[in-house]
Amino acid sequence: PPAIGPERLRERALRALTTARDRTALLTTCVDGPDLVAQHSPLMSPLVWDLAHIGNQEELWLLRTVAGREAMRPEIDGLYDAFEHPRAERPSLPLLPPDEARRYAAEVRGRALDVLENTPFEGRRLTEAGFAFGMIAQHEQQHDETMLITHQLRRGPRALTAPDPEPVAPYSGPSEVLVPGGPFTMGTSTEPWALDNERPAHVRTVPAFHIDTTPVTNAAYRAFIEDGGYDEERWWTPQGWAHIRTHGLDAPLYWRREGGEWLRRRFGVTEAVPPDEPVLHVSWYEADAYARWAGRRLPTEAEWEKAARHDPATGRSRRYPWGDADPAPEHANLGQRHLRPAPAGSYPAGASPLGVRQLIGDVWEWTASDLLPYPGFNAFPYKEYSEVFFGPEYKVLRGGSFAVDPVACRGTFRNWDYPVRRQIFSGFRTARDA
Ligand code: AVJ
Ligand code: FE
Repeated sequence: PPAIGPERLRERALRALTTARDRTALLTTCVDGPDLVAQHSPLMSPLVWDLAHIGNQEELWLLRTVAGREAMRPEIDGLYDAFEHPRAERPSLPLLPPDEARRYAAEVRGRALDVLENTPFEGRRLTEAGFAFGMIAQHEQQHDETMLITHQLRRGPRALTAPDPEPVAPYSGPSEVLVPGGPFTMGTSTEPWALDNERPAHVRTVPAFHIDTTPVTNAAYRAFIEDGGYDEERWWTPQGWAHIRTHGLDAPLYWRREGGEWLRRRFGVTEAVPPDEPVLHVSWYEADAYARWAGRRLPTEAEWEKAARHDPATGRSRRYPWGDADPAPEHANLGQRHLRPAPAGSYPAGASPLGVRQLIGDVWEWTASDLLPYPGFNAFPYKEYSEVFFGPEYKVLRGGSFAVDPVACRGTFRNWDYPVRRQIFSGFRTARDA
């Protein structure tokens, strides 16, 4: 990746690391000790695991790899290696208790800031260090989103609060946009903090297609439910049908019908399902079935990125739908400013050149595509970030949710998960051939 200068690096890295640690502190102090060590779902780690894992990865990449320091506590590395212990077995490990985990992460951070402040990075070392600091800030933010998912799964009274997004008039513009056919540039070779799977930039030719202007709303999804969508095999892939039948699924996660009304539990509070909000907590199977019911389909990953980045006027791919400027609050619902997606049609200032809205922020959007490497992919700095996940088992999600920090969100950013997963902040939009 290309370099940024030492001063900008120090400034950007310090800001990104500090923002991440403030959020980590909030997520690990808003509940008390027993809630930090408990496992709230077998799908997730105890919060105290994420906390020490954040510190351990930072030690590994910033202290040992960048600065060449000795391991601080080599005996704990195995405990916090995500590949050594699956999430379900993490609560039974001899994990550092909350106070020790906090102290360890803080000690690593103190030393990492010393490295950042006092190492005269130059040339190749600057490039590598710059990337490592960016990667670690993103890594912490990714685990902050993971911890927010754990908070949503947790039973019990509300622990987190945030203001709701600004109300907006119901969206009344066109429901879909035509994206012209032809080549566009997908991925990036120039974004300094882009991760390995977003690289390199390469040309893709995508035939013309239509894509929804906004994510699919709760009201639209509810029409699918009430039309018997979960009872009709024809809308589902065979695997999706088997999955919903085996597990008795008939609505998004956290939804519950009471009388004629749909309620949902959201961070310790039960509320009526808001009709204009993008639907949240659906699996790929549910998104795919909805799309078929609607006479449409999920966009491919290339279609999604073309809708988000291609500027038909110049032929260039932008960093974000609104242009090359870093995300600001008027562009997108990011960074856990709110604890929910904003109503469909929000953030007109964040629209793409063709007028597609909310591609960045609000909800992760399932795409039709499996997670595969781009042509010319090179794994770095470690194969376990993305290479080991390539293949047909994982579906790609794009765009980021309200729980994603701007540092970990770009027009090129790729997320992935199993098609059954829905504890993540996942929604979708649909497309069709032109
Ligand atoms: C890219 C979100 C799928 O959380 O499993 C965190 C990110 N990788 N630590 C995940 C990640 C290593 C990863 N996702
Ligand atoms: Fe991790």
